[in-house]
Parts: sequence; structure tokens; C-alpha cells
Amino acid sequence: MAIQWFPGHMHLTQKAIGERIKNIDVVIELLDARLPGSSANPLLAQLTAGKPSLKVLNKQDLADPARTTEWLAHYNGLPGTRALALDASVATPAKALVKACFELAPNRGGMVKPMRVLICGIPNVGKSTLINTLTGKRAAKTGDEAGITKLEQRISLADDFYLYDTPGVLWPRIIVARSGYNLAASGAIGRNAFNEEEVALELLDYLKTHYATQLEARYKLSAASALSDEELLDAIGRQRGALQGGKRVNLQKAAEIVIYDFRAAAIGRVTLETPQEFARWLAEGQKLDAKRQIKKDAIELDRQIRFKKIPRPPKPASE
Ligand SMILES: Nc1nc2c(ncn2[C@@H]2O[C@H](COP(=O)(O)OP(=O)(O)OP(=O)(O)O)[C@@H](O)[C@H]2O)c(=O)[nH]1
Ligand SMILES: [Mg+2]
Repeated sequence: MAIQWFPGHMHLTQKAIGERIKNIDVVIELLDARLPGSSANPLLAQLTAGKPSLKVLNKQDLADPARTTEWLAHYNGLPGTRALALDASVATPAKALVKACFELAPNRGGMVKPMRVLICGIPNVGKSTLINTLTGKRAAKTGDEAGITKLEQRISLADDFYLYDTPGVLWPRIIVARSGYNLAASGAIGRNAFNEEEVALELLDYLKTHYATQLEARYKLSAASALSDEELLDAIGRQRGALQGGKRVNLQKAAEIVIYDFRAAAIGRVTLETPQEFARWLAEGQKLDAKRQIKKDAIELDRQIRFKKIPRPPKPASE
């Protein structure tokens, strides 16, 4: 089943960003380097259109370095887009962002025209951590769970440099099914909004194809790619002692282990999508969504006709 998560505070944040953006000089959108395509919020792109912006592939310490290079090349090749990769908790590279902001908005700076930077992105991607690293203080609350920041917060980096921390936002309908799974695996979706077993099976399906060696090493398996996803989850549960009633594998426990290990990079540095894969998934998602919309419109038209709200349209003339 497709994963969706859009609690009330996200709706409010979306509105708040729409208001705030008028007085913002640079937008920093944090992406998760393990799922850059899936973690890019299409709503934010609309809300922040026209503002100088910087994409930061965060958590690069957990991602596959070769794929991070590919994603950076992809984004830096797009018109008007600049991207760099970071580990939000490491100070020196994070400070490069300050310089990048002045390059993007060179007319800002000084007490009369302070630099105003909005930091946005999906839940749990590291926005507040980045702000704390930049300020060198625990100015913003952080935590390893989606939805820690609930309200916008302004933090001064200097007298003429403000950072706005925002609550993580997703979008009302995730049309790429794989994005839903990848977002859940990364920790961007509230823990009650997805089924761990389903997410772990999807994760294993990808890992056995693209990161089989790492998977086999972590769980002492052989020929992981020859196993079905279910067999793989079962074998991992057995290997890790996630058993119930003596011999049966506790699949829920096994799924939690797989997700936990992925989040901690215990399976290795893994990235769940390449620019080409994501472009394909997006095109498929859009096609399915268009079909779904046509069906929905037809049902709505039929409903209106049945309740005699509008006349039935004439049949097309036969040739
Ligand atoms: N390994 C690693 N962990 C990170 C990085 N950046 C943040 N984290 C961790 O990710 C978790 C979420 O960080 P936050 O800064 O609270 O994320 P946020 O984007 O503010 O989240 P919300 O406020 O819930 O939207 C914390 O456990 C951080 O320690 C990074 O670059 N690498
Ligand atoms: Mg936060």
C-alpha cells in the first residue's frame, strides 16, 4: 500500500513558508544523500520558485560516495541549480554554506540588509543539526525522529545573518511508490504511518540487487540475490535471533533490525536511487497518477449527472 504522511503541522508549515519566503534571500533545501530524488519536495520547489537556492545533499557520511558524486553532477548540470554534499554535524564544510549564500545574494549583508536564509526539507533530514553546527550552539532542538521541529524558529548566525529553521514537510500525495518506501526507510515518515515489514522487504529487494556483497557480509549470508525478499528477511531474522515461539522468525523484529541497520549505515554506505532510476520512477508515477485522475474525474462526472446537477453530454457523432 502506498505510504502517505501529511499531519496538520506540515500543512501549517507549508502556509508559513509561503508567507516567509517573501522576505528570504536564499533558500537552502536539505536533501537526504541516500535518496536525493525522493527527498526533494515538489511543493517546496513551487513555494520557493524564483529565489536563489542551494541544494545540500546531507548525511553524505551514510551514502554511497560514488552515487553522491553522480547526484551532484546531475543537480549542478541543471540550469540555475547549485548543489553540494555535507555531513551536517561537521563544522568546517558546513561553513562553506555561508560563503555560498553571499555568492547567491551578493547585495545582502550589513545591519540594513541582513542575509536571511530559509532552511527547509523533509522531516529528520538534519535541518536543525545543520543550524546548530553553523552557530556552534544547541540553538535548535534535534532528534532522531521525524517531526522534532514543530514551529519556525529564527536563529542569528551573526548580527547581519539570520537562519530560519522550519519543521520538516512532506507533500499531500506521494505519487512515486518507491519514494514512500525510501522515505520511510530513511526515517522521514512518522513511525505509525507505515508498516515496517513492507518497508524492510522493499529495502531488501533493492539492496540484494545493488548492494548484495554488503548485505551478505552484514548478515553472514551467501547468494542473497538468489533469495526472494521474504526468504531474505526470514534468513536475517534467524541469523540475528529474532525468533518467536522457539523456531519461527519474528518478522516484525527482523524488519526493525533491517531498517535500523540501514539508518545507521551498518550495512554499509548505501544510496537507494540513481538520477536515472528516479527519473524513470517519477515518469511511471506521473503516468499512473494521470490515469487515476481521469478515473476520478469520470466518477465525479457520473455522480453529478446521476444527481441531475448537469445534463449528460451528447454522445460523439458516429462517422
Ligand atoms: N549521520 C548523520 N546524521 C545526521 C546528519 N545530520 C543530521 N543527522 C541526524 O539526523 C537526525 C535528525 O536531525 P535533525 O537535525 O533533528 O533533523 P530535522 O531536519 O531538523 O528534523 P525535523 O525537525 O523533524 O524536521 C538526528 O539524529 C541527527 O543527529 C548527518 O549529516 N549525518
Ligand atoms: Mg528540526
